[in-house]
Amino acid sequence: MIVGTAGHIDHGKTALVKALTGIDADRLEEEKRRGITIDLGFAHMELPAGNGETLRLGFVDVPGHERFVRNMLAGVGGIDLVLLVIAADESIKPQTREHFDILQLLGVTRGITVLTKSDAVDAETLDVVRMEVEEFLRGTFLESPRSPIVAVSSLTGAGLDDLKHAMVESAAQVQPRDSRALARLPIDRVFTMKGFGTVVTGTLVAGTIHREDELEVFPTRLRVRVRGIQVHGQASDSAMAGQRTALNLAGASTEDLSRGMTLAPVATLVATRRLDVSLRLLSSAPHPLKPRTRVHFHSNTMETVAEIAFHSVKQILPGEETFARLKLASPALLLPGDRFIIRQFSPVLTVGGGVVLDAAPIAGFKKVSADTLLNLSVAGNAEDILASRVARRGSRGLSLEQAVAETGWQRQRIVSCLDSKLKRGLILKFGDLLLDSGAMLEMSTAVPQLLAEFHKKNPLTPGIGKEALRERLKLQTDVFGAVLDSLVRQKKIQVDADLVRLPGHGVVMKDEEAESKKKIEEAFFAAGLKVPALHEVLAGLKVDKARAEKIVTLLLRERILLKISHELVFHRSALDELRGLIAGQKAKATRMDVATFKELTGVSRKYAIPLLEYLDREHVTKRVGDARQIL
Ligand SMILES: Nc1nc2c(ncn2[C@@H]2O[C@H](COP(=O)(O)OP(=O)(O)OP(=O)(O)O)[C@@H](O)[C@H]2O)c(=O)[nH]1
Ligand SMILES: [Mg+2]
Repeated sequence: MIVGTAGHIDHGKTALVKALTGIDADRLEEEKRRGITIDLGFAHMELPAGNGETLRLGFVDVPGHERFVRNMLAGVGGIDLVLLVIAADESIKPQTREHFDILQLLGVTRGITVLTKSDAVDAETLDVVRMEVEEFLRGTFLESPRSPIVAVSSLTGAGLDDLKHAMVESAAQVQPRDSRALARLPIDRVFTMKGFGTVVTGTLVAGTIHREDELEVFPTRLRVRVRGIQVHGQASDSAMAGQRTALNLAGASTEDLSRGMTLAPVATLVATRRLDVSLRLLSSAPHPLKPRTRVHFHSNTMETVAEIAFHSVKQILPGEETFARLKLASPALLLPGDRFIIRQFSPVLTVGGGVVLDAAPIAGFKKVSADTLLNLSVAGNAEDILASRVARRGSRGLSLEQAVAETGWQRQRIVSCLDSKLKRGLILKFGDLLLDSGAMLEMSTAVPQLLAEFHKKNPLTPGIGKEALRERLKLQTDVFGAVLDSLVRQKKIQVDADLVRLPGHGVVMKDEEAESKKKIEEAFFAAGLKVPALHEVLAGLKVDKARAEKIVTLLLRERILLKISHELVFHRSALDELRGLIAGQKAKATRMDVATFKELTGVSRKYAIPLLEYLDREHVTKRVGDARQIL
C-alpha cells in the first residue's frame, strides 16, 4: 500500500513519516538547511497485518509550501491512502484546503486525518480543532467515523500506535490495482547510483514489470532494458501494480529521462495531445472557465499546458462539472480512468480536475456526446467498452493494436472479452481488424445505392471498377472484400472480373449512341491494319466527345477494338488476320526484319514498330537484335 502525506507547510508531515518509519524523507541538503520539504520524499515500513501477514507500506512525503504544489502533484498520483496532516496548534490552513481539493479531484478514496503536534496544545484546544476538522470533512471521503481522525505527537510518540492500527485497518479496504493491464510506470525520480548506473523510481500504476523486460520511454520512444528492480527498497525479480518501484535501466542516461515521462512495454501504447475528459471546476475557483482558456495540466507525474474546449456548454461555473476536450502542449501517455488536475496561470492556483474518458479522440470529430464518452470509458463492463470503441470507428473498424493502445489492456484480454460478441456476430473480425456489425449493415445498403447512382450517371459504362469503389467507400481491403462477397451472395450486386454493378444493369444506349458505336466499329473494321486516327473517327459522329470516348472505352472493354499503343487502336479482326499472315510467313522463314514485315502487311514504319512490339508482347514474335524470330 502506498501512503501519501498531505497538508499545510510545517504541519509535521515529514516528522510524522520519520516517527513512523525512522526514515528522514527530506533528502536534499537545501531541505535540511531550510527545515522545509521542497521535493517528494520516500520512506517505507512493515507492519504486522493482524492475519499473520506482513503489510508493506511505501510512503510518499509531499511538500506543503504553496510554491511546491506542483511537486506535491507529482507524488499523489499513485497513492492508495492519504494521511491528511493538520497541526493541532494551527488547524486548517490554505494548503490544507488545496491539498484536500486535489485529493478529491484525484479520486483518492481512503484516508486518515492526523492531528499532529498534539503535545503542543491543551486538551480543550485539541477538542476544538477536532470539531473544526470534522466540520470541514463532513460529506467527503474523509468524513469520520468512516475515516478516523487520530491525534499524534511525533515528538513524544503519543497516538502513533493508534495511527498504525488505523493504517492496517484501511489497508484491508484498499482496492488492488490492475496488475494484468499493460505496465505503466510514471517516473518521479531519476538518478545515478554508483556501480549501477541509471535508476528511475515511481509508483507502478498498472501491470507488472520483470527483470530483463524491454520498455519504451514516453513520449520520447527511447527503448530501455530493465537490469534490476527494487520494490520498497528490496531487490526483486518483478514489480507489481501499486508498488513503489525502482528500476535500474540499460540504454538510457540520466539526461534521457526526467520526471513526467512514463515507462511502458514497447510498441503498445501511444502518447497523445488530445483528451476527452470529464472536468470539474472547484467551487472555490475564482472565475467561470471559458473555452480556449490555457491552464497548467498535471497527471500522474507529468505536467504540461492544456487548452480547454467544451463539447456542449459555453462555459462552466465554479462547482460545475462537464465534458471537455483538452489540447496538450506536449504529448503525454494517458489512458481512460487517469485523473488530472488543472491550475490557473496567475496567480497559480488549483481550480479543478477530473478524469480522462478517451485519450484517442477521432480526428475531425470535434463534438462528442456525453453518452458516447461515457460508453468509451467508465459506463458498462470491459466488453461493452470495447464494443463502443469498435462501433465509433464505423466502417473503418478498430485494429487489435489500436484497441490495446486505446485501453491499455493486454491483447489477450481484449480477444477474450470480445469472444461472445464475435460468436453472436455483433462484432466481426477480419484478420486483426474489428468491425461493428451495424457498420457492415450500413455498407451493405450503401454499396447498392452508390451503384444505382453510378449507373444513372454513367449509362455508357457497364459498372464501377472495384478499386474505385473501395476508395469511394474508404474501406480496408479485407472489409471491402467481405462486403462484396456478402452482397453477391444476396444477389444484390454482380462482380465480373474488375467491375461491380447492379444485377441486370449494363450499358444503356440511346439510338444515336448505338449508331455511333456501329460507325466506329465499321470504320476500324474497314481500315484493317491501316487504321484511321481515332480523333478523326470521333469527329464525324453525332454524339459529343465525352460520350464518344465512353463508346470507345466500351468497344475496348468488349474487346471489339484493341489498343496496342497510346495512339493506335485496331479492330480485333485486323489483328487476327495479322496473326494468320505471320503464321503463313513462318513456313517460309522463322526470322523476319522490319522491312519484310512492312512488305508483308503493307503498313508504314509508323505502324510497323508498334505492331511488332504488340506481337512481341503477345509472344507471337520475339525480338532478336533488329529482327524478329517468329515463335
Ligand atoms: N512539538 C511538536 N513539533 C513537531 C511535531 N511534528 C513536527 N514538529 C515540528 O514542526 C516543524 C515542521 O515539521 P515538518 O515535519 O518539517 O513539517 P512538514 O509538514 O513536513 O513541512 P513541509 O514539508 O515543509 O510542508 C519541525 O520543526 C518539527 O520539529 C510534533 O508532533 N510536535
Ligand atoms: Mg515536510
